[in-house]
Amino acid sequence: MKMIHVEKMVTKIQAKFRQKLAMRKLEKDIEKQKEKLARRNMQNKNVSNEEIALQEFKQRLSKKGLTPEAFYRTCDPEYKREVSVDKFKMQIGNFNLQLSRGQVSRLVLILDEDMEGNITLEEYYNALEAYNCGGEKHYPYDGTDYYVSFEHKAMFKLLTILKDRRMSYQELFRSCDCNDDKDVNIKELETVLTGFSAEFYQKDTQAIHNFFDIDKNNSCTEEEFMGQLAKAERLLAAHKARLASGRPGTAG
Ligand SMILES: [Ca+2]
Ligand SMILES: [Ca+2]
Ligand SMILES: [Ca+2]
Repeated sequence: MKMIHVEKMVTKIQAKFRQKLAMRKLEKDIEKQKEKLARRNMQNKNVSNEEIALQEFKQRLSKKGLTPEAFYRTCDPEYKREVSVDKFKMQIGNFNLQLSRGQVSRLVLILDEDMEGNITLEEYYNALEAYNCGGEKHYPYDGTDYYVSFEHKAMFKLLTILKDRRMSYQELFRSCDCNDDKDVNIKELETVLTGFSAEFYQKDTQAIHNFFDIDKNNSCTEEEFMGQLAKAERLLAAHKARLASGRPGTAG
């Protein structure tokens, strides 16, 4: 009689245990489906693969209570402002971020822009800013008091090239707008900018496009284009004046 009672108890416990396991599996599946859905939503919204990869990285880190910037600090405790790709990958493993090998390779491709095998702080911040994946305010790391955002740096680069080539803003807009729909999308911009100079990486194009696209509809009208180029010109003038004042101790 007693034996039967014990057996029943054991069966009950086993059933409960299986239930728990099944629940946990279900929860994991749901989590995976959610991630898949988020990825698909981003793809539908014309979000680039680079942005998706960085967003995923940021999400995994936030689950561990880290911003992307804090993660870099853990890779670079001595503040050398440079982390080898191997160290970066190792740290992703140490934090158990659960990123696939493909995801990690994509991240490295984006972050180590010049493919020299290390990720400088500048490369890292530039990528975070270009794809809107930063988690902290960025401060100057080159000894100056004034931080020029990556978006502004990319615009300054564009203005300088246009000036060198004596190309007007209208000409630039027309050469970008291949399909003549009076709108410039990121692909159109990329084709022209990468044709200009090897200095234009994908990140620059992304940042420039973000700067132009005020209403964030993933496309730039001629009005946005001209207005923002004029704004960039004012910013560049202020930047040059700051540099010329030659007082590194004064904040901008
Ligand atoms: Ca590099
Ligand atoms: Ca177009
Ligand atoms: Ca727009």
